[in-house]
Amino acid sequence: MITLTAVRLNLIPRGADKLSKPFYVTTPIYYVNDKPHIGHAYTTIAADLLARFHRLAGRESFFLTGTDEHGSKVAEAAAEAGVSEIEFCDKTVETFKEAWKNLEIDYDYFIRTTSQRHEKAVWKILDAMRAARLEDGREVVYSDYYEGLYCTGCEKFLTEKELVDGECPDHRKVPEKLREKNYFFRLSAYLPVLKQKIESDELKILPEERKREVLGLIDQDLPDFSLSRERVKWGIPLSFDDSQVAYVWVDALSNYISAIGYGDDPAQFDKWWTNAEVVHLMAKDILKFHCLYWPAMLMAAGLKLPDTLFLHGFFTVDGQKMSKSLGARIDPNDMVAEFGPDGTRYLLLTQYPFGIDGDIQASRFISQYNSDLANDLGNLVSRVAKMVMVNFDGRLPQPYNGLEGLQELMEQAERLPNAAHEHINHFRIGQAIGDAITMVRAANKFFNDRAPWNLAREGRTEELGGVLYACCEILRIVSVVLYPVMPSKMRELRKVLSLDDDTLTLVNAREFFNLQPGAKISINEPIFPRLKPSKEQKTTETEKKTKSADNLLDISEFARADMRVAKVLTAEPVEGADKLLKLQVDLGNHKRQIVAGVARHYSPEKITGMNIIVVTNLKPATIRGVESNGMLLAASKGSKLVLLVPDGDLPLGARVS
Ligand code: ME8
Repeated sequence: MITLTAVRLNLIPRGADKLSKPFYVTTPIYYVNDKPHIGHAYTTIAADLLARFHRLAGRESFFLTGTDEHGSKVAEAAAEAGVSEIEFCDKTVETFKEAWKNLEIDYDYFIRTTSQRHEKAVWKILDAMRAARLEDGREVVYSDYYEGLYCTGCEKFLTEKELVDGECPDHRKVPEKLREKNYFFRLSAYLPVLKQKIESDELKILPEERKREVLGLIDQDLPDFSLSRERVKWGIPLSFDDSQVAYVWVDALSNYISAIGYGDDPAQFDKWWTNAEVVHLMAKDILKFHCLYWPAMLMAAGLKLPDTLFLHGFFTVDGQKMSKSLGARIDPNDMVAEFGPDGTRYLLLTQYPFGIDGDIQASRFISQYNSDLANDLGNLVSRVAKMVMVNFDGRLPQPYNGLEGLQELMEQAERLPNAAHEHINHFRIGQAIGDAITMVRAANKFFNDRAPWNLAREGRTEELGGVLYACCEILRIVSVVLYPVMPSKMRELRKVLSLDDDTLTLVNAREFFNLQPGAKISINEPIFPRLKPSKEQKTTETEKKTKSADNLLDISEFARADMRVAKVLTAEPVEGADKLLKLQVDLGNHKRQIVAGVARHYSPEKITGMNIIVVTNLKPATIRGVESNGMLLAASKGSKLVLLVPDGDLPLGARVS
């Protein structure tokens, strides 16, 4: 008995006390002067998934998102559009709401920083910080002058170190030198205690790499920061000095508490802040503000700190940064048009593990959708449901225990919900999804191995029924685990199994043999119709958009160029053309003639004998009456030109890629 209790105690997962608290998850509030792209969508889908998953597990959850509507950038954008700031915000907020609706994002509250509710909370936290005193009696908030290099694009002062060629690296603009009166927050006084809280994980920063980054920042002795701005007009005026507006980050960060009643609803605030597990999601671009400024502000105001700050991966698209002014971007609405809300949610969440940066290539989406969703999951649903319809009149047959491989499959299925829950508690979103897809693949393998079509032909009805029952059970369990990822499609799947939302709980998913034999099983359309593979439909809509913006090649286009190592055997000038040389080159298995415009940079003597790189699959051309079969690779700038050469010995004809 004693041993059992001890074992049981050991089984209680670390942090279990947290799990019994309500769960509060937030996304950053997005700038209204941008349109939603897949980076914003990623955070928002992830937050939606976490809230839904915790709800499945029976936990009360609150999911907040919203928009950041103040600051000079918004004012500039409104002026450009010829409307007032608030008109501009009212309009662009809708693009976010619309995108979230299209993605079936089920937030509990949408906070706008231009709302009165928010303004009230900002005044309250500023007052609380102003009233705060350090142990030595100094004020936390003080007035001083600030001079610095301000990038209106970033809405922040930049340090010299952050500039590239004197410009903001993100906006490619020279920042302005500004000096103004500000109220300052004595961040320096909070750094030692923050360091201790972060090191001890009392304030958890995940992943580990980001925690180290924050600790590294603390060691650099960050300066105090301004709480207010004089120059910015579009903001929340300070209640104690109307020459100033609240600094946009102080304004923005406060959304996390204004939305749950800090300024106007103490009971709600206690429930979702003081007594909840609080998780902020974001990417590393806003690490300093969230991991240092925000907790310091909260400490000064006498408020609890968030429990976890999770900084998920930062994406590039086809190798380029996504931003309003530069680079490629993928519009989540385009993805929804192509893959549906569920397909889009699935694809975005599975590109990279949750905390890892990566490059997104739209060209990969179709094949992944087809492989994971159409082939593995969709196909399992269709083939199982159809066999029940054909062989059992659309009624779920009885389970049958003696099937080879069934025991292992059942054990895997019974482990899945708890394992997924554990992954989600640790933000391992990709693993939770990956486990469910692995389960689907195992069920497909079981189905194939048991060859139910043979069982049907041979009249082995009990065994046939057992295979189909087991697969339906697995689909039921998967429909729960993947529901937070693909809510509509998993509801569709549950409809095939005649299940309603009453049994859509993690507890329910934990037991095998839950489906009642005799239940109606029916399917009309595949739940994930196969999409045309990219080979046939060479560019997808999503790809086209990314490309037209920047004229990007995809890898397959680039790979069509056949480039080879070649040796120049002879070279001679082309009559009447002082730029051209006629070359005979050896490509290992054959020789050919190329006319190249390199005569001003390479003499015939110099180029003869060189190993060079030749594009071999160009259409032949006639240049100044001389036939040319290929092109040399060279790099040039201004009047300089150099040939690209292989760095090391390679056989002639070696492929360059
Ligand atoms: O920073 N990859 O708003 P924002 C992954 N208003 N996630 C990305 C991303 C990318 N390339 N780009 C953006 C702001 N995101 C402030 C926040 S909060 C108090 C104020 C996501 O519109 C990611 O969550 O620039 C990132 O942190 C956020 O959008 C930045 O959104």
